[in-house]
Amino acid sequence: MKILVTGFEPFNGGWINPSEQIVHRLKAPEGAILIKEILPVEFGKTTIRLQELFREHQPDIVLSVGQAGGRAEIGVERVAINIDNVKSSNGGKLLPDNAGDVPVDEPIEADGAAAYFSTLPIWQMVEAMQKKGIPAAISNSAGTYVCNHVMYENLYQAAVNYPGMKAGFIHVPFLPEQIANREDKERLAAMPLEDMVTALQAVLDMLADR
Ligand code: PCA
Repeated sequence: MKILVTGFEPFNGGWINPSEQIVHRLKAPEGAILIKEILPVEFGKTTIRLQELFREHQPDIVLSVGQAGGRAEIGVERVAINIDNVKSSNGGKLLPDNAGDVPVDEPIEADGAAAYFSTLPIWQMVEAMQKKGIPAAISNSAGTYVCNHVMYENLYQAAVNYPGMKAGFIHVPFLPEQIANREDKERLAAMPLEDMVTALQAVLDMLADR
């Protein structure tokens, strides 16, 4: 069995991204081959890079990981939607991707479905992490930024070109050092890297074991 795990580079002025650090620390489950990739936080480039990775490795499972700063628990995403949008509905502020791109309500794939559900066992993933004593929950929105884009591309490619490939997405909280010096830290949650690695390793081991 081949598993591709992806993390992301830092974005939005951050200097680290927990997803990158987690992916570096994950180990191949017994009997499985683990391929790791750190993706740029760029709408256009991720699409190209993912297609290259699928062609080269033909993975059975793709698990992408990204940061959802401020969340208190690890979120297993249920669904990806066919929209790239960087505009906040709370004031209209734009969050450009790392290449400066600012799509507003643009479809990701013109011939794609409006949405794709995760094809990984989301409840079992949540439970595998909770069994380790780590807060985890199902999330019903991956947003409309590069994380949703990557989850959508994984599932679109699976639907169109790689019927056997299962794919899903996990969002992780901030690391403590990302909020330590922020004025709004009282209102932000964080989770130690060790816990996030334990949680994600439990998910990978469970997926490989099925
Ligand atoms: N989080 C962003 C993109 C990269 C990342 O780690 C998101 O939630 O879309």
